[in-house]
Amino acid sequence: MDLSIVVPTFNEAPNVAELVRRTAAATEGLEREILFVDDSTDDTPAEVERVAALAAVPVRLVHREKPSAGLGGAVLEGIRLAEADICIVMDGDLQHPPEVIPEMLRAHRRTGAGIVAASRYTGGGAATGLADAVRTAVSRGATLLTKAMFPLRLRDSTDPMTGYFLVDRTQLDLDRLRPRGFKILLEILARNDIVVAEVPFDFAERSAGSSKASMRQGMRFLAQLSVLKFGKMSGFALIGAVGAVANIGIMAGLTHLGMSYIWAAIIAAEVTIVGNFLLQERFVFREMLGNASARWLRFAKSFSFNNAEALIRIPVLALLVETWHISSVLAAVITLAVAFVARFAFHSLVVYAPQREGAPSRRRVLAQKLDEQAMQPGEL
Ligand SMILES: Nc1nc2c(ncn2[C@@H]2O[C@H](COP(=O)(O)OP(=O)(O)O)[C@@H](O)[C@H]2O)c(=O)[nH]1
Ligand SMILES: [Mg+2]
Repeated sequence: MDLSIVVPTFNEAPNVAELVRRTAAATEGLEREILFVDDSTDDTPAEVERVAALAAVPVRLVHREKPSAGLGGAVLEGIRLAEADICIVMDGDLQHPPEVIPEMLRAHRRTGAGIVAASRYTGGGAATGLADAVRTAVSRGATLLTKAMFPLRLRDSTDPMTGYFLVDRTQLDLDRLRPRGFKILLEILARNDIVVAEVPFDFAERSAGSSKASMRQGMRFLAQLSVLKFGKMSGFALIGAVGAVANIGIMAGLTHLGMSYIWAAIIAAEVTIVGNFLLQERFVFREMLGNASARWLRFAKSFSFNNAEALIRIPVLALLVETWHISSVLAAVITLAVAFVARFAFHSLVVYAPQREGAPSRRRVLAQKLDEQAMQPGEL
């Protein structure tokens, strides 16, 4: 098999027949397959089966009953299941014209690059199919921001957010990828040192059906960026920051309702501690849950630590101000920073520690593990 064309689909039934026809025509003479990775809730799977029976190329369908990690997860699964090592990832709505495939293959042969991205933003490319001025601006802005954050890894990419690309599976470590949301190419480029070539293409109008891009995807994208850039600790910090804002908000609300500020502060702190725990479980330590202790035990540890920390921090703050005579603001910054690192360390190493018998607990091992955790890609 020369080529596998991986097509993620979510409710794309009206586009399937046309996509298979045009793809088959554009890749004539090659030994290739089209692999649909489908998470649809409509009759797309039945339509793929119908088209497959009549098609001039082998068409395979993987329907995921329990879709995980959205579009990115579907694409990764497709690349894993593909027959060929050379895969082309292409949307199922014909915004990615299949006629560009031969050019991508030529570029791959010419350069040997691990990725050949079809770019909207390189000479001759265009993004005419972006729904409106707002989406165009968002796409441009997101591209600029991303390039600014990864100036080296993305130096050869004018369009790291494109969903249309060739990937040479042999040049990539698929196990390193943690796809979330829409931006799988960014995930690949940021986590692998891989040579990128580009060909221009014109991002067309959607053929039929409706877009699944959303505000929620946008937020996921920002979270993905921060985790890719700063590792797991950034997810932890982000949730901590949200918690701090919520804490202040709850306290303001309760005092406004006439509660004494001491009680308001206590309630706000406890609500935030519980909320943070739930968010950290869900977003930051998710892949560690399988090996960790039971949830109630994790909660007990986390809850105790945070309460102890809150109790200790204030006296330490007072001590710093009174005995070292540093300003109270600086003292607050220092205690909060130390508390943050301690909290991250405690959660990574104790709350979510893998359950194994006889695990050595020497300081050196802990330090190493902490380092590993802090540098590891997060799961936001
Ligand atoms: N398998 C799968 N495909 C998806 C999912 N979300 C979107 N897609 C597909 O990904 C492609 C791009 O999505 P689309 O809605 O067109 O996004 P847009 O082009 O950015 O507006 C289309 O083929 C969708 O059907 C998903 O959760 N799972
Ligand atoms: Mg689309």
